[in-house]
Amino acid sequence: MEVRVPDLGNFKDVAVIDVLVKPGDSIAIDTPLVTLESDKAAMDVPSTASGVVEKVHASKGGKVNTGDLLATVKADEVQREPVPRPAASAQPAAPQPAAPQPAAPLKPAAQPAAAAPGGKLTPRSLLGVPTSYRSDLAPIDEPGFSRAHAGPSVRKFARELGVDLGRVTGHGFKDRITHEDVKAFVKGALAGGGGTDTARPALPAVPTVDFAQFGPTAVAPLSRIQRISGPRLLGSWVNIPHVTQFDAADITDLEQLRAALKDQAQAAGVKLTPLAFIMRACVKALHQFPRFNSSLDADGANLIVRKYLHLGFAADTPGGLVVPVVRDADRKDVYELARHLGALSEKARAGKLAPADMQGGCFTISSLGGIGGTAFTPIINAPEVAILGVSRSSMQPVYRDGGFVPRLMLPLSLSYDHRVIDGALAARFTTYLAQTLADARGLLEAVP
Ligand code: CAO
Repeated sequence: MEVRVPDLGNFKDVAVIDVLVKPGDSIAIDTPLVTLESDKAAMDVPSTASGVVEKVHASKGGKVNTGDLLATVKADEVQREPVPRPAASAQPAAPQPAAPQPAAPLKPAAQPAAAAPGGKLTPRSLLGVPTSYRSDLAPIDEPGFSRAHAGPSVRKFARELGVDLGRVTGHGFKDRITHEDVKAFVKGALAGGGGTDTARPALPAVPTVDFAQFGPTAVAPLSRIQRISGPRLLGSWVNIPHVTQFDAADITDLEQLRAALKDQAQAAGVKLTPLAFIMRACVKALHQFPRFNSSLDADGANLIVRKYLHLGFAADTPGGLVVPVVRDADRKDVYELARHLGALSEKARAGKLAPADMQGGCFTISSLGGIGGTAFTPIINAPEVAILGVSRSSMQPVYRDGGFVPRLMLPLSLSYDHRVIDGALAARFTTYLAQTLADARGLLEAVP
């Protein structure tokens, strides 16, 4: 089956600016084959056959006229005779369809989403946003724009919106940039806010699937806490370059000491769990490495280094994950830390935490040790710059003094913001932390 250039009206020697298929491609009816551009109009030429492309007769940069052979297709079926349509209805001088009209009208190369009453596309009509959004977009880089894989109507659309196509990821046929991609890019830039440097492509959307087509389903709403924390977790995950440093601390002596002190502490109303000791060790490590107790300022050009130390800890509650904060953790000994931990955990599980109980954290500990697991990669509680994950301790054979000895090892997973903390510093931090945890008596010292 031969697919030919449709009637181009008065247009002669029209430039082929893109060839969109190659031999061996499976195509459907209306799959764009080439993009043509005259000085007045532009259009994608859709296939009139479905099947497999055997040969492409047009070449990028070449010229074509009505009736020229574009492609030979091993066709499944033959459809209607083609009639060209301009790429965008906003182009007044586009070539007009030749009479008679085809039974099924051809689609423009890509259909704009909306048009203002006068037919002129506007950013507001397309995106439902004020035109001032342009300040959120970086200026167009012309070479990048011209190299972008996009048809003329999309190019025109991007120009109208001030979008640099070189920065847009295409999700169309063969990764071509579509109108939807351009719109998503603008929305992403708006969501990012800030100046031109912050403009970035929107994340590709996760596909929406109708699961019911595969089997029975039920809808279970997220908890209120999950609905609040979800966007915050996502914000941290996509905005912060996370790296996780793993290590293990020998807590054999620490656990022996804790076991010896536990009952006495319990009698005084304090549950002396491993987390209280881990908190005390973190306080020491944060004093040693103050960069971990900092946050980037709004411009990302300076660090705000805190002179106070409030420690957050993740608590698993029936309503979802919350992060209560132990205030002035550096002024509390291990018993005081344990007391506050216990009280805040109870409050969290009862759903009685006040907003102030969860504010002002400098560094967070997420302990899954009571549950299980060997390691994980916690998400930083932004705008903090690091979080310590703790997994379940277990007896391990440790090579020491020429032989293996059984030691109780505690897995540590430190996720950190790589913009603020270098890998070497993170490794020093976990090494120091492991040494501090191994020195059980040191953790019991009174706090000045
Ligand atoms: N290894 C082995 N056992 C551990 C341990 C570890 N690392 N950490 C705690 N345990 C033990 C404790 O010793 C305790 O045992 P005993 O009762 O025999 O002494 C048991 O596990 C339960 O401890 P706990 O949970 O009551 O107390 P905690 O201070 O260790 O933890 C809290 C408190 C609030 C952190 C915890 O209950 C919790 O909610 N953890 C989940 C945190 C979470 O969900 N993190 C994920 C966030 S990211 O999605």
